[in-house]
Amino acid sequence: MLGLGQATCPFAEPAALYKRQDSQSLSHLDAYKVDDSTGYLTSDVGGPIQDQISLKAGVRGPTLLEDFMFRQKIQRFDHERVPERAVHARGAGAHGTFTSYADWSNITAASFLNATGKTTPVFVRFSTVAGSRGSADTARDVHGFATRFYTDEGNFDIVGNNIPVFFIQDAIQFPDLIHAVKPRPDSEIPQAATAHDSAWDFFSQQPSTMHTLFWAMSGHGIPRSYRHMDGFGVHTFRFVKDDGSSKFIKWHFKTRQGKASLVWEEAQIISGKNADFHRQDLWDAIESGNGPEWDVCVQIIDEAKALAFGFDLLDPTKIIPEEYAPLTKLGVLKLDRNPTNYFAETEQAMFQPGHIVRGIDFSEDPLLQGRLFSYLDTQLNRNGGPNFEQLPINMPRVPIHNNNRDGAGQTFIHTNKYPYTPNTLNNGYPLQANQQHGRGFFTTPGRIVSGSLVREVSSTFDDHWTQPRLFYNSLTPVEQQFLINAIRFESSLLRSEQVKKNVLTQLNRVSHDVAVRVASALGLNAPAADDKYYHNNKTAGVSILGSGPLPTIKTLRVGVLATTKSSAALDQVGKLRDRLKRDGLMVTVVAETLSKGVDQTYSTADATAFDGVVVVDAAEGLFTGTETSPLFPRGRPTEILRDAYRFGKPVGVLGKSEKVFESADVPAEGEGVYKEEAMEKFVEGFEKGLAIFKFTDRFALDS
Ligand code: HDE
Repeated sequence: MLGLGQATCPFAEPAALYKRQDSQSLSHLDAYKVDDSTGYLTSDVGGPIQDQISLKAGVRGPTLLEDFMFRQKIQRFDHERVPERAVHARGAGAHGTFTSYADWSNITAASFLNATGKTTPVFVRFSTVAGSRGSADTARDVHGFATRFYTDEGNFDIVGNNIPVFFIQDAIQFPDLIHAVKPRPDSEIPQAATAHDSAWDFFSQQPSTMHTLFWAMSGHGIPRSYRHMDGFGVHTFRFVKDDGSSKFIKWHFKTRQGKASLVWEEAQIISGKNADFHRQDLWDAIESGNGPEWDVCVQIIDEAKALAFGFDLLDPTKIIPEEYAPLTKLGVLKLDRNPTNYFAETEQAMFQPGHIVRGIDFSEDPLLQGRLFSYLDTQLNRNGGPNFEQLPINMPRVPIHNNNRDGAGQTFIHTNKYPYTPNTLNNGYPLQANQQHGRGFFTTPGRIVSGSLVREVSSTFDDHWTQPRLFYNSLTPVEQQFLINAIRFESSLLRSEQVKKNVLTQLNRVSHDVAVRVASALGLNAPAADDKYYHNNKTAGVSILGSGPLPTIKTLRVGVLATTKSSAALDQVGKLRDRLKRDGLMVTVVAETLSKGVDQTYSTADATAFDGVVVVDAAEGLFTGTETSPLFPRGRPTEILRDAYRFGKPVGVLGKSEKVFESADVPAEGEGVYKEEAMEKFVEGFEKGLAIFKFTDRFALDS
């Protein structure tokens, strides 16, 4: 039971809780955990009670106001929800660690980066932006990637996204962007989707959105999992050394699982079949001991080069191509522990870009500057008071000493009778910390800001079309096709002809090819090509399909389509399962009923749940139609195989059966189609296919 004031109170004895070097023991949340495995039920104030039957005037009479057990239970229930996040409401989080690869004090005074092998506990929350808390994980969207480092000099948050740029350049436009993207005010339709008039009206009137929009319409908008996406700090920040010298940096979190995304139809089906797809994936990967990892990297740039690359480093709609500034790997982020309680940890995690530590500083990016106000403000709204930093998930692992006092929900019992500075009566404590004393945070001394007051956008922020084109040029032809298909999908749902035309005008400034191909689907003509906008440059690191096979297939999901008709065949399936599991794959055996060794029935299984599908030849009759069953819809096994193939996944038959492929219209000789009688040989080929992940020759290109 929680007992502030007990010896285990985390802010009284923080060091003791951080002895071992894994996130399990680094958790300062343990002191707050409530163990209900023994004892009697009590009221909120500790008295043992029973709470199953209300107090009534006679067995058939009305409930009495006197019934404090009833009132407390119902009242606590009535107040269970706090307002969901205004954006990024749907998400999932996990605990882990960051381990520094080196002593980076040559570039920053940040203490969590000042020793080789130094480990810092972290909590990460992934999210989508537009959908409400109960929406589906695989909606097409930008994805949040918010990381809290519980450093030994206080909490540091990188509240980033999986897309390295943002829609707007000035925070004052954020409410406009979100009002345009969220569902219509009258009908509250559509949920978690930008496929509606107001979103594209805004996009086409505000061309700074083009770059992020292109990323979101590509595979980056529909990642295979949170684990298969990169993360970015988006804004330019500063690294500051102890001596006050500074450089600009950009944060990049590079997935060690490899980048992978779904195809749109898969994402749509998953939204219905398993709305918790990403949440489940993260949970299962961590439970299986294969938690995800990212290399935490920075691009480091001299501040004098702020305008040297043809765009402004303060403009959050621009990437710094890796060719201009390589990535320096600082350390590794690993997630290895699921939350104990979703509400207490994930829902109550209150990230803020303003949670910053010595050695790191902001830049003058006007979007970042606005966020520094917004996140604190929104937390006050969600919590109804200023003490939300005292919630366990938000508590730093270091003691807190200041003269902030009182407020709703205060949990500290301050003993200092002189809560002001300067004082003599408390011997001047708590002391002021700064660059020279107490390793305090300090603003970069060299930051020079001057200018007359203006409401203007810098002309260095004016170019909105060069970088979306750079992005588009850097994709493979299949990725370009997917992107065009996504824009076709969304823009064909628009009702307003004017908005459609405005969209084509903007697309045409990025690429005449894109405009023409989208226009063809809308039954409209694209504007004439305008060469002044176009170039043929490319950059590395932005393509997903072009980034080669996945570095690991661990935790990918394989569906084994089997039959309960033959026990010998089920034995073979068991061996296949064990073999695949040995390589870290998650195997689901599908058959007619849940007999021993079967995980799922054909009536619930779907191709979208698997990264690859194997049929065992004993199940042939279920595919060719010679055997049917009332236990699942007719043709279901074949449909699973056909869909897996259509969605670009590796598929195979273990044993002899050309007829299985035939039944599903799968060319037996195709790329990513495997058939072997010997298990070892089969597994070898099939696993290579899993690493390739998507066989792109199966997708139609515009001729
Ligand atoms: Fe956010 N954003 N944002 N945002 N954002 C919120 O804060 C906001 C922006 C991001 O898992 C809110 O705690 C403004 C960029 C993430 O808890 C809110 C602007 C980037 C999360 C808010 C931006 C982000 C949020 C809603 C324009 C990537 C979820 C609840 C200036 C670098 C964090 C909350 C979590 C959440 C405001 C733009 C990322 C309303 C005003 C750019 C990952 O305060």
